[in-house]
Amino acid sequence: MSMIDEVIAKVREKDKDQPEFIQAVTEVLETLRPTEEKYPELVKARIYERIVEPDRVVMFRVTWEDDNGEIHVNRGYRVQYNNAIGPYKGGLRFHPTVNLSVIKFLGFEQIFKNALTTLPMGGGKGGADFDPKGKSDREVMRFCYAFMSELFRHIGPDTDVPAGDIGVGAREIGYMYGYYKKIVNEHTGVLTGKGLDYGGSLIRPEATGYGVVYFTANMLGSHGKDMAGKVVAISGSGNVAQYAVEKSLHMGAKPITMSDSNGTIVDEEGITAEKLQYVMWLKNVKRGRIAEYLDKYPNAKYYAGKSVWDVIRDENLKIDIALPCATQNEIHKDHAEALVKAGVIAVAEGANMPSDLEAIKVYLENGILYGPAKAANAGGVATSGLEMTQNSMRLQWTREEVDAKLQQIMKNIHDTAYKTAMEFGQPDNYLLGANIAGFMKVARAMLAYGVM
Ligand code: NDP
Ligand code: 2IT
Repeated sequence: MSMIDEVIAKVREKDKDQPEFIQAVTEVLETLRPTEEKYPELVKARIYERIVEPDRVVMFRVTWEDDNGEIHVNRGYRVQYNNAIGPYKGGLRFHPTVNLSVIKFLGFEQIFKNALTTLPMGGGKGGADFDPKGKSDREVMRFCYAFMSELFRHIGPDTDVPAGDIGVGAREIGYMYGYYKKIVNEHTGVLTGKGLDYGGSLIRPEATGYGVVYFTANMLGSHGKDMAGKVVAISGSGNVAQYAVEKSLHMGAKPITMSDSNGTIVDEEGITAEKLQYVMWLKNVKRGRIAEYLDKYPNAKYYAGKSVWDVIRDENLKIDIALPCATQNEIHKDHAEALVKAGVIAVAEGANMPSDLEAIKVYLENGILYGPAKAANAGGVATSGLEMTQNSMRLQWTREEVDAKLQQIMKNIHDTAYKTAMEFGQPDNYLLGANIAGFMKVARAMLAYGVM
């Protein structure tokens, strides 16, 4: 039995109650098979087995009081996965579906994503099964304080640097950073995604969505195509989706869909910059639902209870590019087959693991250019890395400087994945290229440290 088969079997047995984690481990290890033969030293050192085991998992109680004086208890997590190449780095997710399996899959993926950025960042992830939806600002504030009253002892600018993810944006980072600063009495780069006035970086809010589109443009460019005039399907309507729409517009493409957990809007006339401003107000200020898009733009259609991918499948929409930017496992085999039928030439993942294993197979077998999450959405964490650099240097770069660095990083990631796939005899398999390239950097560092 190969070591990779042995490790996958062990994870399936030991962590059988963690389906998302098993899925992520399978996705990564299956593509690392060529490294087993080429680098026997990795097998001897059992790197494959060591890398799937987190350095540590922290789980804690978060007790907080709502506006009516009722007491609530949530479960908080921080998985410090691997710090071979830099301090642990990765987001915090607040969503009722958060559990150990979800946080471990995200933390595991983050190791390789962060390695691909070329910046010195290890992998970690955290969060809580708290639902910010429908809570007042004060309730969110009390929750964030309670969460940080435990998390603070596990993090630090050279130890572990959290950021945002689903349900954690500028408001939540503000509360958590404020609390950390007060109890530790240090103003330091311990979180990223901070507000501009207190250590944040320009372009960090835009970075993930912009980066996904830069990555897509790179994939298209290396195949003699570009974004201009392409019809784009985008899922989600949060941070990543909003800026994926914006950058698609900058590149002359035509985004026509957005969604949330209640349903999907399709605007065949195109979501313009003006319409996007309304979505940003609706989601970020009013904290409303995407269905309300029709209040202002009644020519659009709303499909209650359906994802973007359900709608494409059921309504036979014609799409050129798909950018899933909502959550994990949005796209199943039947959706992927519908994308092939719809004429899609590229899928790039803004969300983490939005495509299940069977959907990925459909993309690869049908020659769809597939930009996997750890490559395509790495612009967010890369710009977090640039925020850390600016904090250490105690200065702030301009918008243009940060955007230029982001574009260069996305191009490097594309080129690295592209070349690595070629080198291993699987041209255009960006998944294999990204996984092997990210893994090898971390594996070499782990080998250098000896047996630990
Ligand atoms: P937000 O909280 O800003 O937005 C999340 C969006 O996805 C909302 O529209 C939300 O709808 C929708 N969504 C969340 N959960 C579900 C679900 N179970 N079913 C259907 N829709 C859902 O988060 P982000 O935009 O930051 O994150 C989106 C994705 O991008 C995540 O996978 C995240 O891990 C990934 N990502 C984020 C990065 C970042 O920098 N923020 C960096 C790299 C990846 P609703 O409002 O109804 O909840
Ligand atoms: O999944 C991700 O890469 C993020 N949520 C961003 C992490 C970060 O540290 O900026």
